[in-house]
Amino acid sequence: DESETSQKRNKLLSSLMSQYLARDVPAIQKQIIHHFEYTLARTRYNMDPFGAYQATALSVRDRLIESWNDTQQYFTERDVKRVYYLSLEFLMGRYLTNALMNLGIHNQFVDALHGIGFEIEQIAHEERDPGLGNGGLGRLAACFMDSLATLNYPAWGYGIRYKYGMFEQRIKDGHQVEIPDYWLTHGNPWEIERLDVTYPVRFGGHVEHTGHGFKWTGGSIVRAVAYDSPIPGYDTYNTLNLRLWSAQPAKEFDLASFSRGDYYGAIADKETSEKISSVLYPNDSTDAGKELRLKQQFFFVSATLQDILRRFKKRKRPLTDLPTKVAIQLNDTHPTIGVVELMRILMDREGMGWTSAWTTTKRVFSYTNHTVLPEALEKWSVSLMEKLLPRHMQIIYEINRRHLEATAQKYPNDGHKLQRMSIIEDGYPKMVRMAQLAVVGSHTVNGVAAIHSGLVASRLFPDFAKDGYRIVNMTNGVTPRRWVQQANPTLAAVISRWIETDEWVVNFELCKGLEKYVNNADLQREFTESKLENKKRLAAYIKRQFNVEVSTDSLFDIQIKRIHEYKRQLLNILGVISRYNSIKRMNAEQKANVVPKVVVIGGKAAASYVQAKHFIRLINGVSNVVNNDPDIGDLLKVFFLPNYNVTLAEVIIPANDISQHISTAGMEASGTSNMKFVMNGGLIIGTMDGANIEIREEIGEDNMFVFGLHTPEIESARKQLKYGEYKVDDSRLSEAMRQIESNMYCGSSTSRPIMDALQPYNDFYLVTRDFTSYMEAIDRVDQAFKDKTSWVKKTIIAVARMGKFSSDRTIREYAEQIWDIECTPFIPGSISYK
Ligand code: T68
Repeated sequence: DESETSQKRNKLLSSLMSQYLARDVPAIQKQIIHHFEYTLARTRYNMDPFGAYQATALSVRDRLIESWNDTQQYFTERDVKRVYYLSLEFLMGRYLTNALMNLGIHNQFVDALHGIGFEIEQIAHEERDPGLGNGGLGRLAACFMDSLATLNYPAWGYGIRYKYGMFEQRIKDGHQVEIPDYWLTHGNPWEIERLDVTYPVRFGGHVEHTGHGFKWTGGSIVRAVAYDSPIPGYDTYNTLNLRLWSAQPAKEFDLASFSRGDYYGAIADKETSEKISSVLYPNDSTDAGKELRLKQQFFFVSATLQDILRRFKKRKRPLTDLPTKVAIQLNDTHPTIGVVELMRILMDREGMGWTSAWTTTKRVFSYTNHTVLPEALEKWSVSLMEKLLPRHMQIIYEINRRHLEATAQKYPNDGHKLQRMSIIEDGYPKMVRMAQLAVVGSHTVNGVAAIHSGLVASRLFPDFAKDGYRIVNMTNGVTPRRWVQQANPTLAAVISRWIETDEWVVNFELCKGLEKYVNNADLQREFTESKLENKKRLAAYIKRQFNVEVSTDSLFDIQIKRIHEYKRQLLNILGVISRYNSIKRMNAEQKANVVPKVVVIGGKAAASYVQAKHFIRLINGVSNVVNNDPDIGDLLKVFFLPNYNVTLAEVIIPANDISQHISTAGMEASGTSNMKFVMNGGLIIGTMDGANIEIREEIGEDNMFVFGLHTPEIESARKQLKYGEYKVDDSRLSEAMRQIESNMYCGSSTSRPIMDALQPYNDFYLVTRDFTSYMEAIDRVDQAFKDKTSWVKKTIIAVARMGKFSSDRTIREYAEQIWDIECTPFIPGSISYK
């Protein structure tokens, strides 16, 4: 009988593969050579670094597959509830070092490679950095996958396998130039193509009334194909899956067009389906409303829900049990159409009634908001929705009708309230507000830092908050594996030595053990030496890029993040210009008192974000003037590092003495690099915004350089500035502005729009208003840096107190307060393969 045969076969198979791959050096070397010869089909006498990387990666992947299979089988047999993290972006960074360290086989691979003539650093550098995300939001998803795996939570990540990731940024004559990032040129050894895991996704068509319900038919079909990347946890056998969908033409051809004789036309039509997964949108409000972006969203959400439901249905439970086995987290509103798609499937395909489908859906979804900026909130025109997703548009209207009816009953005669809470925005054209839809369709909404979550409740969704919708805070975190252990091995060694354990890698709170040695001269020296090592590494990079030698005695002052007006790179550069002017006026004696500084700025501007591109041009202009001025020498150097990405961040962040997080208060939801910088032994100059506030609370106000207006003051300050009730009066600022106006740093096509933005009636971001306060904070930084002992003590205390900002803490909070999932560590030998 069938089950007997399959049991026999399983027994045979497990005896054939009873052992996991060996981890000793000679075995590893054999595995590498084997892949080089048989998988890559190359001859072992011709091993170049890239081939060595590929073969190494493949041999690591084999191990990941072992633990991945076991983990997934274990989760299935234990029948655990899983969380699905839906994100249009996963900014993973390179895999090799991360995988080796998490699997605990880094040292063996170092030796194995060394034995065949390669150094691991060289090999690791052969890997392309997959830039499948824009910035903080995408990198957060990557840190979360690492923590989910490390903490043994049953979780999957779902997203899109873009052919073109974030563009490569080059600088030409001071301007940003965007180069397509075809990152798959030489293949991707970390992914497993699953040609058998595919689902059809429909677009367009029409809705039919079938007598007992509705049916969405017609239109065109695109096929979603799964690509899996195993995600290893640190010091655990558990390995999770990141499943990214690629769009392919569906098998089903429209035979009618063939019979009409339009063979080439019909094939060309099919080819356009691949466009859906071809390019990551470099986020910007100007990209909003693009049809292809909505297609991407529905494409990956539809495939994902089909996949999740297929897995759930194997257990033959009633679909109303879905929330007991499935939690779905929406990373921003991008996957929110999933709420509607699940309703459609439950009703139209599974025959569930509205009430039961809605209760089930709401218990499954939760939504993370990452911004309160009104221009960044997603909206889709009703007409576009009706064209692409006609059935979904019907369901959205019905969700809204019921939602408004219930609200009107509670608050009769409050038309304005209904308007604010409506999912449909009345106007020309009518729009679907995805944030409102996400709130209504979820059981929990969260912001990403305390202040931000407060603003989500008080400013973004005040009516919902008052009405009892659950809005909570989940302060962001970052993984100490990638961001300290891997990016900063010297600091990692110092921490482990002094607290006498390397458990901090999975329990970052343990770093507080450093604090009792803060006055110990040996610890101080080791901290300083480690910092110097990291500064040398960045200095070498700068030397290669710009052919300029910088002194590692200088204060390394860094601002790296997407270029955006609210992040105020302009404030930074105005400060730099003033510093330059002040040094220019100094005599030798005064100069001897200046803290030498290396200013590093990096980040990409969205291709269509004109003002952000002007900032880049200005920064490069200032860099050019300052770095070539013989009066300045080592006292000030300014660099715009091109093509900021995860790999570059791993070099830059450990080298920071100070980093800048200087957004207009209330505008940066959280920030996550602020956490990375402090964990790597640097201090922050920043506004009372995002997670800066909580970092200060943890590490102490003496260890952070805070300036600027606070959130409650912003609105009235804008008005005062605009109507001339407050006049900024700072001669350093006027001098800098005069120079910009005179085109000293760049031509008028750049200087004019920048000058415009700095006029009091235009200065929405309050750059001029916060300038004086900013310069005072910079003075405090200089003074503090002069006292080397006091400085290093501050950095030790800061590192010691950063425990809260591990993404392990964040993920535990999500797991306990939102997802209701359990840690499920794989126990070897415990699976039956039934
Ligand atoms: C960032 N948001 C927040 N958005 O700006 C940052 N947007 O404060 C926060 O720390 C981080 O999210 C994590 O919570 C983004 O990075 C995007 O990248 C984005 C992408 C597409 C569309 C809109």
